[in-house]
Amino acid sequence: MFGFLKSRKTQPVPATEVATEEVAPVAVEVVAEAASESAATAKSSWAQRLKSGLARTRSTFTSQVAGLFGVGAKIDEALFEELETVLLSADVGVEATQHLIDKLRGRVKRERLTEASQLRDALKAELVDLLAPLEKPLDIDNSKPFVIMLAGVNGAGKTTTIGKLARRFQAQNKSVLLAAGDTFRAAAREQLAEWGRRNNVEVISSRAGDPAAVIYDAIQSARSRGIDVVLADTAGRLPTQLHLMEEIRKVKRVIQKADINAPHEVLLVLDANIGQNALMQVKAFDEALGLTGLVMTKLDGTAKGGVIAALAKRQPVPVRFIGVGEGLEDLQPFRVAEFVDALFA
Ligand SMILES: Nc1nc2c(ncn2[C@@H]2O[C@H](COP(=O)(O)OP(=O)(O)O)[C@@H](O)[C@H]2O)c(=O)[nH]1
Ligand SMILES: [Mg+2]
Repeated sequence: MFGFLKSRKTQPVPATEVATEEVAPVAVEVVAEAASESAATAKSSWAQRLKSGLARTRSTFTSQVAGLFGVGAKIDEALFEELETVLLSADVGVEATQHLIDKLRGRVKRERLTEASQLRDALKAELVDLLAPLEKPLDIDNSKPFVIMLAGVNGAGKTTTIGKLARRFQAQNKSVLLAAGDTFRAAAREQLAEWGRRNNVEVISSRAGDPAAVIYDAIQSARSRGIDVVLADTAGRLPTQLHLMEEIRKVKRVIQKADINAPHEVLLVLDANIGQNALMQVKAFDEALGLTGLVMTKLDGTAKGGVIAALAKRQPVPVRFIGVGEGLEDLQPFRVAEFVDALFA
């Protein structure tokens, strides 16, 4: 499961360390150039992964859209009806679909559009507008330690996301400490501990089994050692398991005792495959915990990527990161323009 963790060591070497005094200025430029080149490569390879990750959503969504918007087709009532069906089948949801269709009708009138092909760009623009409020990148610089608590159902990708985030923050020269708050299963504790050993990240865990106490200890320890970020794992739970929802509320209250402003971020991890169920999960976890962000994983395995549009209309909690695979680089901040581009690629 943690196969992605076997890969390389990728702590970037700061240019200042490489460019010692003996190195001629020319070499410094080369180093800087290489760094920006590799950043550019990383960016384009993410664009590629995002594009292939969204292939299944695209095939139910865009290719049908392309069929509708073919050359020579005219804008008429039947076209709007077909478009509605396509949006619903990509899990955009009833409300967001209605919203998009209304917006498109408005544009057609205002801009006097007649050709179906013109509607494609209009749809793209409306999707960008709809999703824009969800793009709010996570800023971990305003507190130390910055405490991130992760919640979600079993198998959503919480622990994997913690591994990926830990590597991301380390690459930004942040020190990280993990709290093994999934104390229900020994295997879960071991999964995190093993990852910590391999990556030289300390993991606070306990056999005693009180998740709140483990996370409390982790925050105290992070504070006394000047650690930048605490990532707190929790056991999976369904919103219908009321005693477990109460338990995670308690975890949050105990975190607040360790640091009145913590947790600074409460992330709900959602498996994109659940489609419209995501709305219900966001609502329930938000009521219990006050969510500050979402992580949408497994967009690569599903045709239901349109659910992000449904969330934007109904539960607009910022989507901090999206995942399109098991590799370390497959989790990236959510950027609307590149997401919509990949959807229409
Ligand atoms: N394809 C794919 N698999 C993922 C992604 N994120 C997580 N997974 C896999 O989902 C499974 C469950 O992940 P895990 O982190 O253990 O879930 P948890 O129960 O919420 O902690 C693992 O096999 C992960 O490798 C993703 O973005 N894409
Ligand atoms: Mg887990």
